Amino acid sequence: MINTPKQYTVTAALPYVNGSKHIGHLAGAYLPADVYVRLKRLQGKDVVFICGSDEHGTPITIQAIKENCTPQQVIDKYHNLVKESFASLGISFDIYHRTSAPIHHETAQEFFTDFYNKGLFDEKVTRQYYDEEAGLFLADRYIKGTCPNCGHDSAYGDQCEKCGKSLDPTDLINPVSTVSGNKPVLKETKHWYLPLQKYEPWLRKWLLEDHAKDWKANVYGQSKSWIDGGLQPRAMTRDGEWGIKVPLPDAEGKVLYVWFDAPIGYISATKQWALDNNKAWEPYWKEADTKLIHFVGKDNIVFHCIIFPIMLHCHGDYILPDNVPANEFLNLEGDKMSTSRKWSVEMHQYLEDFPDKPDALRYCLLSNLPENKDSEFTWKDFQTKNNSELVAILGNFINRVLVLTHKFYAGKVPDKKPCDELQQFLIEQKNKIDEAIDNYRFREGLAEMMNVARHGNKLLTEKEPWKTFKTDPESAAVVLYDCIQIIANLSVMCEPFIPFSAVKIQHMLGVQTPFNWADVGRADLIPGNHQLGSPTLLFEKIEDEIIDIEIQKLYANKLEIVASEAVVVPSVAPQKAEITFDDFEKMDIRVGTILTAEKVEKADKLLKLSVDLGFETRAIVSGIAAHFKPEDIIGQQVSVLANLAPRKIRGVESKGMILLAEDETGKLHFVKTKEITGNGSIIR
Ligand code: B3M
Ligand code: ZN
Repeated sequence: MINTPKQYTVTAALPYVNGSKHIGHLAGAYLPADVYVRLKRLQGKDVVFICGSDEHGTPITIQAIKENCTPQQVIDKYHNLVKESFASLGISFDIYHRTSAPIHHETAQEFFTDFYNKGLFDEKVTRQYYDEEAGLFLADRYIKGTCPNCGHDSAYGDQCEKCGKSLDPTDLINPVSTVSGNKPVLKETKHWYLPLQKYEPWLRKWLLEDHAKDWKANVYGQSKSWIDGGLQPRAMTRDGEWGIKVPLPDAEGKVLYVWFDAPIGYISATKQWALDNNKAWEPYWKEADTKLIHFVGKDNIVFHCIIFPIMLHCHGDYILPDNVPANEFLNLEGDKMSTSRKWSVEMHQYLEDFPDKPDALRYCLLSNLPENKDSEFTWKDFQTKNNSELVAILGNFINRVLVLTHKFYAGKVPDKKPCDELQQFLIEQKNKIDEAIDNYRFREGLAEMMNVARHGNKLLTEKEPWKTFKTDPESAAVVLYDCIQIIANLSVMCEPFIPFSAVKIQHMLGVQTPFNWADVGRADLIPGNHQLGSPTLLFEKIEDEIIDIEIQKLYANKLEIVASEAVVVPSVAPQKAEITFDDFEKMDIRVGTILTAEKVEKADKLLKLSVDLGFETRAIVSGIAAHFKPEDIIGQQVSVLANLAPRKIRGVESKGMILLAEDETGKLHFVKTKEITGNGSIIR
């Protein structure tokens, strides 16, 4: 670990622009990276923050086939959308580059040529699956078939998700291309392999020994299990047209493997940034006292901890990452987030619905980052974090202080002496935030910032300046002076986390030159007699109705998806995250009888049911229209999750959920008791 870096090179994973990106991506890499970088900038450090679009690789090619357009059209469409979403959420990249840029193609080819000239590649001819209709060699993930190990009929070419066995596509029984649905054929093809196993001893020393202490357990653990599992030669080239041409004369129709070129994208983006800003790029990649940090999500760990470091090592001129503080996954309302399954909150959608609230999302995500294990975003939690923390603690404190100062002193800061005790407290908090962020514990850093606001609120509540103004004017003036110093400190402390609000706070304080980190910890930041600006609303309460709309949108998607997926992809789902007995106890499951059933207008998959629950009869909308005819299910006894929060689905208020079992063929069955039981009976 580098202790006193001269400069910082901070990268965030280059998103594939095969679609928009969701808030899980944000929480995985971009937001923590942004907090880190913002703090370093406030500290006056020399830092470059790099990101951009990853525009090659199979995901883009497949998306182009799906959208019936060219890969270029796909990347042009999503590059801007993703770039703008990041900007609107305050992710402050110094450059948002593209891997389609010529400077990137050149840089990636230089790496390849360097390796080739040093004789580092093994050339090998193998037989690989080819989709004749799509005219495409198929990446492992795009081949499905029956698992030779457990008989599961939709195992992927690289792994069976049912039994977990690692597979080679040629192991699959009855392989099918997921691109065209046809049976792929085996075709011979030549590629250039990097023998990763040769670098194992070096990797063990650099990663497993030298970084045993300073890398996060999840990152270290995943890397170790890869290394222990035995490293294999990996092809650094692919067949295809879309990508960076392999710079060799006998390599027609071959492009660089996307995971070869993409991380080099960090370097080429730095080159472009340096050109744009009249700087040299080399120090950021080649000087030993540069701290290189890769922020990535869980699924990118191996590429950034094993493959890219091996590449940098092979090249020889480059520094290695000082850390790869990868996060785990952010789930959404109890299920894995997925854009394709429409179970997600896309960044641009959030911004459409909450255009003036980027900080509310940043705050909620940061307070709940999947730093050590998967975590979860729920709309209710988002509402609570906004209303009970941002509004009730931070916003309320600042507002009360400013309003009181305007009321009692016409907005002029009372001229008092700084309080030693307060100064001590602020310094402690500053150090705690520093320490937390330096060690990639962003949740903790955020919590310590909020503790400063809590402290301020407590001071106000204890000293009650609105009362003492008449009885003890000196006390009122002192406490407001102190509180204004707290706000000034907060305006800097909160900047890495909620930068839009930081600007607003300094504006309300009437501060001309923005503060920096060196100012934090001073209890005399705002001088006596300074004229404050006028208070404006910092955070706004989010009402139930707004949240309900978001939840309804999500579930309306889910009902349709569940119904359609059930038919197409029969599979045994992995077990969900563990819950406690208390969680289970919260569910009120009852026996009920379907009294009426009818189709919901303009929704193929939905039935509207009225269900007698013994104590009441209620409407429930269920995504089962593809499975049951309304007339067949009237009179059936079913099990109902009765205390599920009501939600509007296609204009119908649905109260509760019918429990269903899905068999291997995707057919749905009601879950019910063997004997007819009284309606309203409790199931437990
Ligand atoms: N494009 C995967 C992803 O979007 C990949 C990251 C590249 S980082 C060099 O998650
Ligand atoms: Zn299997």
